[in-house]
Amino acid sequence: MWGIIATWRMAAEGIEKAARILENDGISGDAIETAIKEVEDFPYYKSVGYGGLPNEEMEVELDAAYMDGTTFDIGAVAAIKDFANPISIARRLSKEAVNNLLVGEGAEKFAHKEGFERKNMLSDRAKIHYKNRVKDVQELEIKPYSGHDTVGMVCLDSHGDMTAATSTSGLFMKKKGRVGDSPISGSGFYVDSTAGGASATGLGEDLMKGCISYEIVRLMKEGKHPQEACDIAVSKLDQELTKRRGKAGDISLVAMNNKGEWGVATNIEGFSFAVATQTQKPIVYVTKREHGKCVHQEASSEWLENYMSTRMAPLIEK
Ligand code: SD4
Repeated sequence: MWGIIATWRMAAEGIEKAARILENDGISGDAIETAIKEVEDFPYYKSVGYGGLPNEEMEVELDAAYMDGTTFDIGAVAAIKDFANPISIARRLSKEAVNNLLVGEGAEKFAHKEGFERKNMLSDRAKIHYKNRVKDVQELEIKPYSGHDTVGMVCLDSHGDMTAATSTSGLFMKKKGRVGDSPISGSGFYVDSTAGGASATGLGEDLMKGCISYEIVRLMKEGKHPQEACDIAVSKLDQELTKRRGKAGDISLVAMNNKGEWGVATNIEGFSFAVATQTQKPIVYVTKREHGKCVHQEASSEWLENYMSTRMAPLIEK
């Protein structure tokens, strides 16, 4: 059995590419890296790779991570600038014995020495979003931070090996040097090929409070189905945060076990995700709440068209 699950609709094209690798008995690491690169390279996604939205100093600082669920190799970069594919740098770092998580300048030096492609990751469109946001913040007194759509994936190959990976520009207008959950093991991602893996998107500051990806894997190790593990962990963290702090940030998780069974849970409206397995062609789903429970259904063609047209609509500076 093989399979791959990913956060958000934007992962769909990457998932399709990964499925082709997996159905030819390719390895999970290659499939997940290919899928994430596809998202990083697409300029119209505002929160991953090229075109990602900048920090408050108008710099695009990226976080990414890679984990091998069989060897437990982990590699990650945080607040890295000017490299095209942070996921590939993270995967490369996972092969090192030490120095597996590098930040900022240190990560850039490593990437440069290893010959990774340099690229100015600040697109013209992201500059317009930045300028408009600065104006809105001044005029409308809104909160500057927003940010959705970190790509997080879990992948199982036909050899039984699993990987997890993430890539993000983090929160729009974050402080320079701010690091979210995505490159942090146990929070943004975790995978163990003997059980399964999970990956998160949402407010990193809150996701980290529950080590939520690890918690889901732990529940799967106890024998829980990925859906049950996601439901338990997400509602528990949401309740704990609400009880202790009065509110919980956005929390959305995807998970897959080593049989290719999968699950998702979220505390927001309209979370989307993409899945492909040996027995299921790549499908995009959208979640909604029904009787207090998170349910999902296949995205309609209207929803899919609207998603793309809003992402690619002309953008005018205010
Ligand atoms: C972060 N978790 O940096 C990321 C952002 C994100 O949906 O996933 N937004 O906190």
